[in-house]
Amino acid sequence: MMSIYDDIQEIKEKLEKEQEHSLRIALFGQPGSGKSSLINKLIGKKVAETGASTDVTTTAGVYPYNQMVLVDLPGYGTSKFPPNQWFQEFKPEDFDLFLCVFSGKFHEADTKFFRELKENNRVCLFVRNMHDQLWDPEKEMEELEAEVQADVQQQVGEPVNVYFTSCRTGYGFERLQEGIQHSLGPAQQDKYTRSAKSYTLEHLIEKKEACKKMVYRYAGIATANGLNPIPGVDLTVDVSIMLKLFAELRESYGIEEKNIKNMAPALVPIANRVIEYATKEGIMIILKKYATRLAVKSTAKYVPFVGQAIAASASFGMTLAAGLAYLDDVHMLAEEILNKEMMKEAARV
Ligand SMILES: Nc1nc2c(ncn2[C@@H]2O[C@H](COP(=O)(O)OP(=O)(O)O)[C@@H](O)[C@H]2O)c(=O)[nH]1
Ligand SMILES: [Mg+2]
Repeated sequence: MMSIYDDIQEIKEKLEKEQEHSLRIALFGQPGSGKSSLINKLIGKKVAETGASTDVTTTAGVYPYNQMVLVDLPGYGTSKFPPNQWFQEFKPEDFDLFLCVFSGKFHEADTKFFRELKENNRVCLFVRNMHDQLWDPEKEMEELEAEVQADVQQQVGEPVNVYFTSCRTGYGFERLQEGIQHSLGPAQQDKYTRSAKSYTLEHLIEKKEACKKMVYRYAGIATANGLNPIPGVDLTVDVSIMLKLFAELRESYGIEEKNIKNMAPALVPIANRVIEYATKEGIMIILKKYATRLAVKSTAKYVPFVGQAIAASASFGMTLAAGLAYLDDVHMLAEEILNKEMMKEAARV
């Protein structure tokens, strides 16, 4: 029979392995096509400098966020960086997904790059940015989009799906994010959903599901680390693990103290709780609050995440309840923030 200590080792390794392998998405395309702007939109925060001339750089811009790393690849096929040298420096297999970003005409260098990726069996999505500038008084939008699609298809020599976006208006991000999610394996998909900015309430709900799995694992480790060598004698948990979990939950939802200061009156107590429980002292309070909920009603659901022994332990019930309560709070604040953003957007259009 597996002992609780085998379970501890197993979930620790699982979590460490998962954290080691962040989801890696690379963006490439002509300077000025909007790669940096897209990175900021996908993360939901200004991390990359836009409007900066990067056509002479030979190093990648690396933007880690939560469980995801976005990489802004340097210009390919420029005089500074010939193709063969390029592929020695950057290994296609190091990335889970590629985004080929263009605006205006599709570039020949991008076709070459795409072929190179194909040979390495890499998945690449085409993103036609600056959709707001796609306009012709004589033509319908669908016609213009179809022309872009046909042009790319003709150049790369195979059927392609082009995602249209505008970093200026926010157009097309729901579809692009869905496309990214569908191009990833299940574990990587969860990382994307957890890390990427939500532009729809549906995505926010998916985010919650992905975050729940993280809560199970962390609650498992917090329980395991805190267990007394004589199981059952002492019910303690590793508070620093819970602290880390709570921080990751806030980051997943882009919640920071400064963006939850002016919440609607009904949400002020929740915002206060989220801030209060961001400290070790606060976590002790929330754990105490849930200490009475010792028994987890049905443990079967958690076994795949934390193993039989931990799932059945009493302190797991407590840490799990505390983690899920915190997730509920953070989610509610994020929902309100997104609602406000969508209302602002609707008023602007
Ligand atoms: N109108 C419009 N301008 C954009 C859009 N995306 C980016 N830009 C602007 O285009 C310029 C180049 O964008 P940037 O993200 O720096 O491109 P990069 O060189 O590929 O990283 C900047 O001035 C951006 O503000 C868009 O969708 N529409
Ligand atoms: Mg840039």
